[in-house]
Amino acid sequence: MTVRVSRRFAASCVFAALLCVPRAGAQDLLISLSDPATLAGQAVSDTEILRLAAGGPAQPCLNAAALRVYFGDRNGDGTLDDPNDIDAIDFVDVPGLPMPTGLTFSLLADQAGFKDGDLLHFDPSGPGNVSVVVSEGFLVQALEVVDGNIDVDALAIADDGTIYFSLAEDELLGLAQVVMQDDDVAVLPQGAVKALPFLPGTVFEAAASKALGKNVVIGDLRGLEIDGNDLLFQIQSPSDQDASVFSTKNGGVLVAGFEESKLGFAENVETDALAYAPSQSFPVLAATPAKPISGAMTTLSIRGLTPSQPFVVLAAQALAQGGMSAVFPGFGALVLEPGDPLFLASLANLPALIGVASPTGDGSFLAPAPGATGVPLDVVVQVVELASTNLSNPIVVEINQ
Ligand SMILES: [Ca+2]
Ligand SMILES: [Ca+2]
Ligand SMILES: [Ca+2]
Ligand SMILES: [Ca+2]
Repeated sequence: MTVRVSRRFAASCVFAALLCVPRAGAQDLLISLSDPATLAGQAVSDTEILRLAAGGPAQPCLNAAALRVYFGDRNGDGTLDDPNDIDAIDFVDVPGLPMPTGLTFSLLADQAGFKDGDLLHFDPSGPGNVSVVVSEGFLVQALEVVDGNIDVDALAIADDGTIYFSLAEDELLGLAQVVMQDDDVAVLPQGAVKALPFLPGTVFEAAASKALGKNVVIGDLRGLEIDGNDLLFQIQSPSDQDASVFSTKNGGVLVAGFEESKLGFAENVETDALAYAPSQSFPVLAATPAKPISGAMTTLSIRGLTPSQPFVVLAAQALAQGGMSAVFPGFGALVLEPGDPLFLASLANLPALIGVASPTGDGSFLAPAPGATGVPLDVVVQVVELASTNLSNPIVVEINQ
C-alpha cells in the first residue's frame, strides 16, 4: 500500500498554483528519440535533438556532429565523444551564445563521470565544457530516495526556476515509504532542498485517456514541458501514440499538429525528451564521412538553408575558446578561432567556398579532406548564409582518426 492516492489532493493544489507563467502562441518543440530511426533518408541517432513545428515533419536541429563538438573529449583520448542517449531536455534561449548553451539535459546512462540523474549543460566558456547544473545526489536528497540512485527521464524548468522532473523507474521515498512511480512528476522549487509533493501520474493517465477517447495505460512518463497553467507530456504507451505530444489542457488533449503520425519517420518511433525550441532555427551541417582520410572526397551536407540563397563554408583548425565567439543569428555564435591560419586562408579564398542552396533549402559542398597522410587533423567547419548571416552548427571533421 502507498500513500500516493492520499497525496493527490495536495499535489493537485501544487499543480494549479505553480503552473502560472503563460506562454504565447504555438511554438516549435524540440524532441529526442528513444531509438535510432530514419528521417528523409538520413539516419537519426537516439541522442540527437530534433525540431518539430506543428504539422511536421521533424527536422534535424542539434545533430550528432554538433553534440560531439559540445560534449567534447570526455575521456581525454584526443577524439570527441558522443553523449549516450539524451533522455530529458529543457531549453531556454540565451541571446549571444551558441544554441546548445540554452539546453539543460540528462543522459540515459552514467558516462564519463556524469550520472544519469544529473542535470547537465554545455558551459558558455566554450565547446567541450560540460557542467552539472543540479546533481543526481542533490535530487536524491531532495526526494529522500531510499536506494540513493535515480535516473531523470523527463524535465521542465519553469521561468521561476522550479524544476519539474520524472524518473525512469519507480522509487521508494523517505521514512513514509511513499513510492514515486515512473509516471509521477517531482516538483523542486528554486532554492529548495526538499521537493514538494509530487504530481501523480494518474493526472497524466487520465489526460491521455481523455485525449484519446479511451482508457489507456501510459506506462512511463517520457517528456515534459510547461504550457501556461498546463503541462505538455509524452508517454511510453500505447505505442502508436508514444511520440505524440499531449497536454493536460481541458482535462487532456492531443496537441494539434504534434501527433506521432506527423513526425515523418520511416519507422514507428518513440520519443524520450520534450522542450520548447529556440526562437531561431539554423542551417544544420553534417559531414560524410565524418572521419575521412587525407585526400578522401568529403561531402558537407546542409539542411534548413534559406532557399536559393548563397552560403559560404568557413573552416579552422581550432575552436574559439573562452568568450572569443562572434555573435551571429541562427546557431548563435561563430566558434571558429579567428586567428587560426586555416580560418584566415579560408577568408582569403571565399569565392571558392561559396555554394547556393536548392529551392528546398538543402546545400552540399564537396572537397578533398586536407592534411598529410596518416597525421591526425581536426578541421572545424561552420556555414554562414551570405544574405541573412545565419550560422549553422559547427562540426569537427576528424581526419586520419
Ligand atoms: Ca533520446
Ligand atoms: Ca537521465
Ligand atoms: Ca543514477
Ligand atoms: Ca518517467
